Amino acid sequence: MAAGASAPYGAIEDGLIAAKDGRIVWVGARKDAPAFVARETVDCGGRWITPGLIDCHTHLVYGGDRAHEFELRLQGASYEEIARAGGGILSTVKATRAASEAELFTSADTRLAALMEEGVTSVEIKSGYGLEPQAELKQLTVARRLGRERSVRVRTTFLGAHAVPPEFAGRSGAYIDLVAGPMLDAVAAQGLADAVDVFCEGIAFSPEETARLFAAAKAKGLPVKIHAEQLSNLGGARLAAEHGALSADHLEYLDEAGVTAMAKAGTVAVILPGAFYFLRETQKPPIELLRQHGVPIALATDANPGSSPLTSPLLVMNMACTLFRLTPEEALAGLTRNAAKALGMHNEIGTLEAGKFCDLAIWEIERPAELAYRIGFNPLHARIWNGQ
Ligand code: DI6
Ligand code: FE
Repeated sequence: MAAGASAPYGAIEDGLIAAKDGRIVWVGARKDAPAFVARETVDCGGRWITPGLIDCHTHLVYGGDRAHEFELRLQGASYEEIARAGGGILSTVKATRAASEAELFTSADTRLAALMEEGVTSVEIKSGYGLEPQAELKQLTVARRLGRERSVRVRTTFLGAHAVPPEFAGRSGAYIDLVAGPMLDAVAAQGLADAVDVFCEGIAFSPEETARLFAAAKAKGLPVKIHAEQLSNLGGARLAAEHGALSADHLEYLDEAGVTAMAKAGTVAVILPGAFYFLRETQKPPIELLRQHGVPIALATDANPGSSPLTSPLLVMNMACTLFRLTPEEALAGLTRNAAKALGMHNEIGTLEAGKFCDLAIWEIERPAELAYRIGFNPLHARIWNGQ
């Protein structure tokens, strides 16, 4: 399948992809192909080829796990209650601060491998479980190392404003000063982040604090993203759009003003069905409004220990269709074309077009809807990254 074509999924029958030095140089129907002198030809045996999947929102690097909180929740405690009692994100912060770089690398590597086994060729990884300068830098350093040592593109996002750390309890404004000041300075000086993110929510940071951080990010030339409207509507998505955000993520409580602002700014809506499912939320993101206003919809795992311990992009596609009524075609675009936009990488990845990286997933399927249709089944035949 390729971008721009008019068939469903942009599908090309009996297609041919030519690549050189890791980039696609030609895509189309084999009958239209110019004569190539190929060093190597791979016959995919009639299988489907899609762009490699892109997981544009993950928290893959962290210490410990939260299986015990899962048990507490099954005994009646809510996610917000656990967070307010010092559990939740803060229990992962403790474990992440205590972990060595090597330990963080090993546990994240296992989760990354699970994503790659289902065709992921690019992944975004956020910090946000350190919440102090050294520990945030440690998370980002590990994320960058994953990108150097594994055959996957890694984009890193500084999420120092994920939660208020215990040292700043009740003083979120003072903590934002640290995040937007010395912490961001260090992250930018070491070139460890491609974007800046914030959790704008009653249990985290206010719109005013968010705006302060965005201004600091802009001064560093870093694009911004937001976790917004997940548990309530604080108008975070609209605020982010007004700051030219690449994406606003979660969005269950998003209203039409937010949708309009996103459409105007070209901000991508990143929908995270794993967190919706795992927290047993009932408020669904306004998919129909997003469609009506032409806001691109991306999907991601949100892989994290607290609200979405999920490392299956294929299950994300299925959940987006069953829970939110996306079509399988929208779901695939959500993990390819629109995910690339959410990372600001739409000129490099996300569709099969000449000039982009040759990142492919080759599937043992009869039709592309199977990717979203099956549950717990992985039809990946092969994964090509950077032309290899
Ligand atoms: N929203 C979420 O769903 C995750 N972070 C966020 O801002 C939850 C992170 C956690 O519970 O550890
Ligand atoms: Fe998240």
